[in-house]
Amino acid sequence: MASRLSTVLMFALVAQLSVLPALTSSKGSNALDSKKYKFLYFASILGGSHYVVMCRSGRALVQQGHRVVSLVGSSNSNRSWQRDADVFSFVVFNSTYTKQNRTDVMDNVSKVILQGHHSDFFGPFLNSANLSGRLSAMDMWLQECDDLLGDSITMERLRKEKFDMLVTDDTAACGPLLAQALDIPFVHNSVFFAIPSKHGHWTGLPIEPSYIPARSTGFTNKMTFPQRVKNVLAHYFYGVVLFRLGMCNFDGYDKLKVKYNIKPEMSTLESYKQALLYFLHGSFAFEFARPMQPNTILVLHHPGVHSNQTLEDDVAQFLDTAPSGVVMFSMGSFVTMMELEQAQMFADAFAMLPHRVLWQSGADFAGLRLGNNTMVAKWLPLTHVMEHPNVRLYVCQGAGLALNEALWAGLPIVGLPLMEDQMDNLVRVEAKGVGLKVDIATMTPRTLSQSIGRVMTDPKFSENARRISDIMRDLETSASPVDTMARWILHLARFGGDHLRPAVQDLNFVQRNLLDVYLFLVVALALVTWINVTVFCFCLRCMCPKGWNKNHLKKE
Ligand SMILES: *[C@@H]1O[C@H](CO)[C@@H](O)[C@H](O)[C@H]1NC(C)=O
Ligand SMILES: *[C@@H]1O[C@H](CO)[C@@H](O)[C@H](O)[C@H]1NC(C)=O
Ligand SMILES: *[C@@H]1O[C@H](CO)[C@@H](O)[C@H](O)[C@H]1NC(C)=O
Ligand SMILES: *[C@@H]1O[C@H](CO)[C@@H](O)[C@H](O)[C@H]1NC(C)=O
Ligand SMILES: *[C@@H]1O[C@H](CO)[C@@H](O)[C@H](O)[C@H]1NC(C)=O
Ligand SMILES: *[C@@H]1O[C@H](CO)[C@@H](O)[C@H](O)[C@H]1NC(C)=O
Ligand SMILES: CC(=O)N[C@H]1CO[C@H](CO)[C@@H](O)[C@@H]1O
Repeated sequence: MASRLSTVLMFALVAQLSVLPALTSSKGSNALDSKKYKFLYFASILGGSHYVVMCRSGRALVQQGHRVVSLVGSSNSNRSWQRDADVFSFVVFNSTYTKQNRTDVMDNVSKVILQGHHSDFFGPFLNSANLSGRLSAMDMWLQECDDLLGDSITMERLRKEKFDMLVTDDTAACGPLLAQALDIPFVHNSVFFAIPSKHGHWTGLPIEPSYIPARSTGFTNKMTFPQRVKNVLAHYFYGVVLFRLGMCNFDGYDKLKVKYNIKPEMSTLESYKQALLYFLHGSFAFEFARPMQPNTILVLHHPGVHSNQTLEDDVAQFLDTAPSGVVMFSMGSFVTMMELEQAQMFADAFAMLPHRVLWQSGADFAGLRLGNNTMVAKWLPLTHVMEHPNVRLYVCQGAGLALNEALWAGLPIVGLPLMEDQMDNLVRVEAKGVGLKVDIATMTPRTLSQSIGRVMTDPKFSENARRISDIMRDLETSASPVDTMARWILHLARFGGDHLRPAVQDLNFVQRNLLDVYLFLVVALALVTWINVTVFCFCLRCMCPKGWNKNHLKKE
């Protein structure tokens, strides 16, 4: 009995740690288990890694006999989604943008963000100023949302399917609108860990500025008094002012709600908060410890489960025959191009190194002069390369997905933050001693090669990275992140999400921050003080004889 109890306790503990409900353990759930559900997957407006990581869980659901339909736009390259053609059904909506238009937009976004400064404190201001008009990714997402909601044939087809749930990416605000238009619940997937100025609002995560740094401040979880003052100011600045700008400017989406009569009385921000559950990406091996909500689930898309890729012969030989180690360089799938001048700066930095450099880039560099230690590859199975014993460092832009993959492989990092969460990720890289941050706007070939050289030669960095890797692996309680996601999605399909959704989601900014309560208390305190003082003065005047003050003063 005691051992039974301890087993149960252990199980409860494990379930707590993994935050995984025991879905199949209770009697009477067989009927629930055997029911098959229909899911709609939608992350194609963002595309790239956002689409790929989200769709992995769909594969697991299909294997269990459920139906998954993936909604893609005509501007998405076929290559990105047709690799799932064996498991998913697809619905393609007509976009205003052609495939070439989408490529142009991403090329131009790359050009702007590669100039740096977009991960600075005022970066989001610059972002919205520079990335506007026909070449703006945000405008493209909004237009494609308009295209989709206005495409009555596609919408009718989707309604007829009677989906049980929408699984969508949180970066563009189209998901909640689509769910409301189809009148189905939805789950949000994020490729980020909790960004205070975003997920704090969207998921109701508690953000205490005493130890949770606001984005792009450069602060860690341990702040001095002046830093805490700045952090509080930044917290309200981002929470109130900046939250309405950049990717959190929902005005266009609010207009779409009116245009297509999709619950126009509920704002897009309120619609976001209707998500049943949020998948955030990351692990506390690398994040600063902080509280989460019951409906925010950490999923680490670690490469352990999907490295079924083989290396090209020339790449394999380049890696195998590198006695002094290899530096891996990739700026991720969002950076689709780089000006030759900047590429040359990287090439010159790499040429100064005594190590080999493997550079992954989809861009064409006609006329680039490479050092004899450097190899450029159009495409690489990155996670596979990271596991190669001769690869000893990862140089990247610091996006969460790439960083976590590198840390899983135990690689130290040199990061050049470009936007969004990347600055904050690299603050943690430095705080945890697993690498260095380099400013892309001011770097020279010499400063970059010096930073790389330092991280390659000082064993402290790789020791720390190895330790993070070990903790990361040990924290993973399910065999695969894909299964974790699939199980949670099924849990919601069976039971809904009300039991997990914190009531903070129904409070507005003033209520949530108790500003009304504090205002009331201050006014009440002021009133009580005023009444006391008035009564005291009144009594004083009554008790003292008339003219006492004057006579008293005259005597003085
Ligand atoms: C891409 O997919 C669309 C829709 O299925 C199809 O019409 C088109 O011919 C495909 N293009 C290529 C290059 O395969
Ligand atoms: C998309 O556009 C093509 C060509 O304009 C048209 O034939 C097709 O019916 C459209 N599809 C939808 C779903 O509206
Ligand atoms: C797409 O590209 C075509 C051809 O370059 C151009 O005429 C059109 O304006 C572009 N559309 C958008 C939405 O950028
Ligand atoms: C970005 O905006 C800043 C200030 O508005 C401007 O100085 C800079 O030239 C812009 N960069 C690009 C690439 O448009
Ligand atoms: C791994 O790759 C092989 C060959 O490409 C393929 O046959 C197999 O199905 C793949 N396995 C998984 C789990 O994707
Ligand atoms: C590569 O270049 C360096 C200096 O640029 C030179 O010292 C070295 O001999 C070269 N190695 C080969 C194999 O050509
Ligand atoms: C403003 C800007 O950079 N525009 C560029 C967008 O991308 C296309 C194609 O790469 C270029 O031709 C434009 O000059």
